[in-house]
Amino acid sequence: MRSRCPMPIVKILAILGFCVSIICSAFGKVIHHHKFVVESSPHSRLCRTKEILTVNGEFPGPTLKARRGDKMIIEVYNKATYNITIHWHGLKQERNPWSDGPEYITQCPIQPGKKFTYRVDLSVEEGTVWWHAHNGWARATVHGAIIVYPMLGSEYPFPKPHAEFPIILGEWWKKNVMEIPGKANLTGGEPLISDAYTINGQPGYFYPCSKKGSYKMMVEQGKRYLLRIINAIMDESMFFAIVEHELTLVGKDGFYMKPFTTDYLMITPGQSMDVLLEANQSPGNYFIAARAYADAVGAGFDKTIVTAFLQYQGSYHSSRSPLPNLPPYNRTQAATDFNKQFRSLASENHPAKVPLVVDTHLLYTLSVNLLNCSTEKPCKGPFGKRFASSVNNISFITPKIDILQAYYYGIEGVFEEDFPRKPPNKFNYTSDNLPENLLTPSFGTKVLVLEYNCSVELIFQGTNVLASDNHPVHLHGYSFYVVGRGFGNFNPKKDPLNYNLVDPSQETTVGVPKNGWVAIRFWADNPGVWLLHCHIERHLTWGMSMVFIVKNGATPRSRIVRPPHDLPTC
Ligand SMILES: *[C@@H]1O[C@H](CO)[C@@H](O)[C@H](O)[C@H]1NC(C)=O
Ligand SMILES: *[C@@H]1O[C@H](CO)[C@@H](O)[C@H](O)[C@H]1NC(C)=O
Ligand SMILES: *[C@@H]1O[C@H](CO)[C@@H](O)[C@H](O)[C@H]1NC(C)=O
Ligand SMILES: *[C@@H]1O[C@H](CO)[C@@H](O)[C@H](O)[C@H]1NC(C)=O
Ligand SMILES: *[C@@H]1O[C@H](CO)[C@@H](O)[C@H](O)[C@H]1NC(C)=O
Ligand SMILES: *[C@@H]1O[C@H](CO)[C@@H](O)[C@H](O)[C@H]1NC(C)=O
Ligand SMILES: *[C@@H]1O[C@H](CO)[C@@H](O)[C@H](O)[C@H]1NC(C)=O
Ligand SMILES: [Cu+2]
Repeated sequence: MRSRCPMPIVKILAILGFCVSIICSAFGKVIHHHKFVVESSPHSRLCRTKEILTVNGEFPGPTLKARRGDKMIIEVYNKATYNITIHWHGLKQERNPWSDGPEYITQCPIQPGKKFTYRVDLSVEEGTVWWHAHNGWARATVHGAIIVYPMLGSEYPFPKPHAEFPIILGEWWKKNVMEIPGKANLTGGEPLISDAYTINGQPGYFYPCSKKGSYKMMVEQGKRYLLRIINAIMDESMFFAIVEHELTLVGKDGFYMKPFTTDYLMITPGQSMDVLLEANQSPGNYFIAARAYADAVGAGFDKTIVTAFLQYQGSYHSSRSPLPNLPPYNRTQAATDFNKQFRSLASENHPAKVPLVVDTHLLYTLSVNLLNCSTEKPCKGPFGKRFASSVNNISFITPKIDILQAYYYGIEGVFEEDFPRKPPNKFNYTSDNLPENLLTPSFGTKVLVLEYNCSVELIFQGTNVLASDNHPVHLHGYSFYVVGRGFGNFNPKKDPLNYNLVDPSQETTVGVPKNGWVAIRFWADNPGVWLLHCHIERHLTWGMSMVFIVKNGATPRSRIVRPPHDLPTC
């Protein structure tokens, strides 16, 4: 719909819906143009109207559609009173970190009244990914789906669905979400939690003034549907189910999976899942529902249930269905059982290129920390202290100008290159009793420099420093293979013996289990500046992130592309 191509003749074709055009193929690519206007717009939920930050006035924002290998050009106009940046979550952005989006990592923010054009080349990804703001807490309302179809002439590796539905899990706050991080930083305590979860923008049946607006997924009996489910929630992993219907997972994070059938999903912030649904029950109106999976002790979270309807077309006696059985909030086992079924296709058309020999071994601890406040002015975090978080005991300090510019133009004093390859102190990471002197992290804007196309094994080790949690870690610019996971401390002698190097799942956001570890492998074949962070927003805000700089290779095709001329300045 919003796609158009540069030349007039092509525009006409585009209106008719065929943007597979002469000009586009002359560039060797199909190009999709989009215009994003970021502005505050009024929306009504929970019996009240308020202004929220949106793209083109929509919440959730527009769905972008393309085929594998296409190009998307997105002009972003900032007509809001806040800074903004947009991240294309799950897209590799080959050699083009300039369009990746995280503020002060790969760009300065687009300031009010300014514009910036993102150029996104789709490459290896196929399936559902998404876009979201990557500054402050703007992503709470500024997000939308990206659907990448197979290339022309190739097909889904699963039975063709009759139709598809994007399902975006989001949240609603009665207060202004843009003020949350600032206020939380003033108190040092937990950020405000949401008043409702949403499915495609709607809180659903159990909320005041929301019954009528509930999202309805209309289906025909006997048909098959593809759900493209995205967790755009700030802080909560979710259990998701549809009453009396099984779900077949066929893809995740823009990569296909060996299909498996399940009664429920566990989806972390940042993840997206492609799920087949057979409308094979007697015609009726069935509840779709989701609620938090939150097993960290003591952490506050939104305990409500969001619902939508799976509604069969035709006539039937409409009686309200029961709710689906969702696992209890703290059922770690349910999350584990679900995750361990992930396998990549590892087929001829979708091979698993897992590094079998590793030359770069990394071990990163993920910790939630506490900082002292003065005794006269205690903070609102636990024990009168303030929250922080860290990777390898470094709590990330966001610089004033972006790391990519500083690296590319050789501006000194912005970052240091000494991010540790392993934890600076070895301790029993998952012990029930850790000494208090481990609580306080150190601080810095530290990056780790990787040689071009080195083969990396990275172990994420959850710790029990303040409290353990499931940390969904997201790596920009890359996908990786999840070759192993477990509870307790990673054992470098025993655990690698159980790795799956044949058909491990390919992901871009992986949930590191509470008091456990995950092992990932990837080729560092994408030069640039790439952020790695926990996708639980409060953890990111507190400092649970680090940055990789992947060096250029020897050939022109293995170097970072030139910066765009409209790059925002700080
Ligand atoms: C958060 O508060 C601390 C003081 O407690 C201050 O040093 C820091 O700059 C603040 N950070 C942000 C992002 O406002
Ligand atoms: C989960 O919560 C229930 C109810 O609060 C509690 O009884 C149970 O012990 C908890 N389970 C775990 C594994 O923490
Ligand atoms: C924090 O305060 C505690 C108790 O007052 C003290 O023992 C500890 O040394 C302080 N830690 C730091 C890093 O200042
Ligand atoms: C580490 O802590 C866990 C949990 O408290 C305990 O079960 C385990 O024995 C400890 N490991 C070592 C090597 O001390
Ligand atoms: C982190 O670094 C701080 C400051 O050097 C130190 O006090 C603390 O013990 C370290 N914690 C861990 C878990 O290594
Ligand atoms: C990276 O190295 C591997 C192993 O040497 C090789 O198979 C692969 O083609 C290389 N990738 C690139 C992009 O150079
Ligand atoms: C917006 O970005 C500019 C440039 O980096 C910065 O100076 C300004 O403080 C930012 N504004 C806010 C409200 O963060
Ligand atoms: Cu986290």
